[in-house]
This record gives sequence, C-alpha cells and structure tokens, in this order.
Amino acid sequence: MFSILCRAVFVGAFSLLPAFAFAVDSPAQERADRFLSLANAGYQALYKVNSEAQWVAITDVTPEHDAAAETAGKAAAAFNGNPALINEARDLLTHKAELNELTVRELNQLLLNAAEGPMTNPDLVARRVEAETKQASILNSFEFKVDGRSITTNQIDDKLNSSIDLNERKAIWEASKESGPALKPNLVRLRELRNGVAKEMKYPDYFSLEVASYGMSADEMLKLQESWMATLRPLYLQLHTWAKYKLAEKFHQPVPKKIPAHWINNRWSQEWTGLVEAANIDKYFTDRSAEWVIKTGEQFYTGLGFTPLPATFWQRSDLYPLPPGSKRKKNTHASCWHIDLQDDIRSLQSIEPNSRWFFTAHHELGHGYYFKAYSRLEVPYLLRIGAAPGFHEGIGELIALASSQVPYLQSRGILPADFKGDKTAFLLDDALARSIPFIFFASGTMTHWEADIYARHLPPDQWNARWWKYVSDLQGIEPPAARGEDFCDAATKTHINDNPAYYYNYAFATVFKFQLHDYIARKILHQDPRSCNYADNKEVGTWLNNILKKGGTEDWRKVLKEATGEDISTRAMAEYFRPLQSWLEEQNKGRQIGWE
Ligand code: X8Z
Ligand code: ZN
Repeated sequence: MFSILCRAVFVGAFSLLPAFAFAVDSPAQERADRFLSLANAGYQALYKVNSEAQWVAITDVTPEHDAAAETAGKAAAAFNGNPALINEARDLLTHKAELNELTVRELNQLLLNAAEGPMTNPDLVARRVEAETKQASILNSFEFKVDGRSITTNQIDDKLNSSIDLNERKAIWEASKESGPALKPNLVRLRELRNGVAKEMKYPDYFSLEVASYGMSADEMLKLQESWMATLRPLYLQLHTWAKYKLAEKFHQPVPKKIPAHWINNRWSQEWTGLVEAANIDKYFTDRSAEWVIKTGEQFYTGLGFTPLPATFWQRSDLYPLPPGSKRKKNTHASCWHIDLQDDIRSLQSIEPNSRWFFTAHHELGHGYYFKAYSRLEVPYLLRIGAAPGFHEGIGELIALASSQVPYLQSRGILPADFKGDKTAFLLDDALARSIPFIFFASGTMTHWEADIYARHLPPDQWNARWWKYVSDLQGIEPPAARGEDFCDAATKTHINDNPAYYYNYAFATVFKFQLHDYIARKILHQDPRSCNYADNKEVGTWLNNILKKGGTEDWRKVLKEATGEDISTRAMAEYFRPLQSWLEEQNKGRQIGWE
C-alpha cells in the first residue's frame, strides 16, 4: 500500500526539492545545493562508519572495541565539525531569503551536528570523544552485585517486581545504585566537555544546545515541562496518595508521607507498575517466548500496512539477554539504531517474555519504523531524524499504549476472548505505569537536574542532594536511607551518561502520544480512546506514515498541527484520565493527600 502512497507523495513533494523549487535557482541556492550534496554524502558515510563502531562497542565491551569506537567518533567529528563546513553553512544562512525551506533546515541541522564536535577546537573535541567512550564503556560493562554475587539488570527488575520482603528490596535497590560512584568522576569531566563544545558554537551550555532542536531556549523548554506538571499535579497527588496506602497495606507498614523508593518496582520510581492487580497481565506472557514478543511487536506495525523489517534487522540485531556465564558484556538498556541512515536498522535489547519487555519492544520498533519511513530520496540524510526528538520517542510509546488496551490484546489472543477487563483498573494502571508519575520523573527530576548541572553549573558536591531534592519535592519519593555525596544516583540512569540533556523528550513523547492516540481513536477508529483496537487498520497506518515519512523536513509544530489540529498540549492526556480524578477522590476520602 505504501508504494502507491509514496508515489502520490513524490509528486506533491516536488516543492521540497531544490531543483524544482524555483523556476531559476538563485546563485545562493545553487551554491547551497552543491555544498549540501557534499555535506550529506560525507555525513552519511561517516555516520555509518561511526555507528558500526559504536554498535560493536556497545554490544561487546572490550578495550579494542572501545578504541575503534573512539577513532570512529573522532573521524565523524572531523567531518561534521570541520570549520570549513561550519563557515560555509553560516555564510549561506546569511542568504536565507534566497534559499528554499528545506535547504535552510539542512543547514541548521548541519550546524547542530557540528556543535557536538566543533573542530574549531580539536583538542576539546578529542577529549570529549575520549571521555564519552570511557563513560559508555564503564556503563555498559558495569556488574551489579548483591552479597558479592553478580546480578543482571533483568534480575534486578524481576526481583523488584515480585519481592514482598522489604529487606530484600532495599538490598536490591541499593545494589542497583552502585554504578553511580563508578560513573561520577568521568561525568564531572563530561559536564565540562559537553558544555565546552556547546559554548564553542555560541550556545550558553549543552542543555541549551540540545533543546535547540525544538527551536527553544533552555528556559522555554523548562517552562513547557513545568506547565505539564502543573496541569497534571492534582491527578498525581491523588495517584500518589492512593499508591502509598496500597503499598503500605502490601508491605504491612504504616502509611508514609513520601513513598520509599524501594517500595516501587522501578529502580527510579519512574513507572509504577504492578499496583493494580485486576490490570496485571503478566501471567499471559509466561508461556510466550522472547522471539514471540518482538515478532508480535512487528506484527502491530505490519498490520497497519507498514512493510516487514528488513532481513538484516533480524540478522544483525542483538535482542536477547546474554546466556548465564557469558563472557561478553553488553549494554542492557533498549535502543534502536539507524546504522547507515538507509536500510540497516538494528535494535539492542534484552527481551524476556513479560509485559515490561512487550511494551519496550513496541517502543523500539517505533524508532525502527520511523527510520524506515523517512529513508527515502526526498529526505536528505541530514534530515533523517524525527520532526523533533520527542516525536521519535513518541511513536513507539503510542504503539505501546495501543498494544496495552484490552480489545487489542483480545483480538491477538494474548488475553482470552472472554476476558472481562475492569475499565477503572486498566485506566488506573495506564496512569500509574505509563503516564502520570512518569511525567514527574521526566519533566521533573531528570530534566531539572540536568538543567542544573549543564545550564546552572551545580557543583559536583551537591549533585546527589539536588537529585534527591527533586525526587522528594516533585515525585514525593524518598530514599530508603540517607544518600550522601559518595553516591551519584542520577548517574545510575542510562541517559544521564550516554544521552545527555535528552530526557524531556520522553515527557514530550508521553504528552504527544495521547494527542495522536486521541485523534486515531476518535477521528479514525470512532472508538473509546480508553478501550480501542488499532489492529490491522490501514487507515491508521496511512495517517501515521504521513507523519513519519517527513522525517525532519518540516517544522515539528506544523507537523503536529496538520496531523491533529492541535499544538502540543496535555488536553488529550487529561481528558483520557478524567474519570480517574473523581474515582480517586472517593477512594482517598479522609486520607492525607500529598506529602507537604
Ligand atoms: O529509554 C527508553 C527507551 C529507549 S529510547 C527504552 N525509555 C525511557 C526509559 O527507559 O527511561 C522509554 C520510556 C522511558
Ligand atoms: Zn526510544
């Protein structure tokens, strides 16, 4: 189906192509076209070399692979950050009025890429690449231990999911924070180096450089994130109260003001799963295989009309946990890679058959299908990116949300046909496990802490105190015991190390996924957004593909507005959960709400 769609779009997209944009191109446009054909070709070639080397290093951590990754990282920076490219792009942008919109977007993206390693200061760039490689290596090879015995991150998560012994939970939770001290010294250096490259390109700091992808300043992004927390706070306070009573009952403890972090199944209290028994679908995954999990994920997308993943995805991906006793060390956090910006797409995961990995697999394939959709001639390599980074995170989140709904799970035989879903229970679980507490972690703790270290230069001897201040004030969570500055609990979160100043994109993705879902459920499927089924609906696929295939060729606000009729807003999310507010108020009658 998409080949027909693509042909129609190709005709419509001529105005995007430099050669067809003007009857006679301006001299500036001709110069830009020549420049960008070289810049795109070099960018793609080095992107491929670099991703290949990073892939090998992350899936098999050895000193040799680290050395190769470092060399490739430097080679990519030598091209992308070349002063001649920076100067030419800047000069061309002074002729903006004579250039077409696509060209301007390519030039701006080239400058954003250059800012990651500006070779106007080669020594700084070399030190950054070396420090990034080292940090990745420490992170990806870290061995967690409980009572001197190694424990995998899947085992940590499984234990936190199942144990009702608070002493055991505390020991596991504390073990999961052991990577922080190992990662802190080099993170302190990286803070300077990341800020250094941003400043080299006249950004105030690294956080500001990263949010520039949205055309926003750091303050504007922080304000947006704060506005989301402000609208969702009444619901969060009710959920927090409900959850702390539920957990106190589960663990036979007095009701606390703030929730102890080791009472929650997630290591960072970012998602509150397993609290709603009637919505716990884990048992339906126990007789499934890890292969089934990822294949079912792919089937969601092919059902919508997307073509299957390329054969190389299955040959080259690294999808399953290492066998016990394996000597190889690999990163255990899920990711998806567009190795050559064409059709070499791979995913790194450690899938096990449970609901956690089921949703994560759908998330990763969202990246994969986004890569696939914009890998076409009309989208230059420099713009083979999401409309904004949060769009990339949001697509898989949308499909994970859709794949969690009862009618879908029944239609695929995952839940029995006669399964009687308790609507309130599922809505409550949606809120706790996939949406509301997550915003307070993503928009709150993560984003504010990173803004503090990059944009406000928070001294390293205050890093852990500041982390816990945000966890406490914004999430209403407290550590099981005091956490001094010997710890660096923020650094136990993968992204702090290898995807810095990025996490607000997941908050964006959460808000955005409800806007897309609301549109799909109401305007395309004509079903209740809280209980609907996208399975095999080609109209949904066509509508989604229309967003994905654009990549970064259009402004994200325009793409969102054209697709949904709205600007970015918590409207759909708040409406989705509206029935919960009064239900929770009823359940929480007479209880102390919040933690102030
Ligand atoms: O990191 C991820 C993905 C990879 S892009 C698995 N996520 C965030 C996290 O795990 O912290 C997905 C949602 C939040
Ligand atoms: Zn992702």
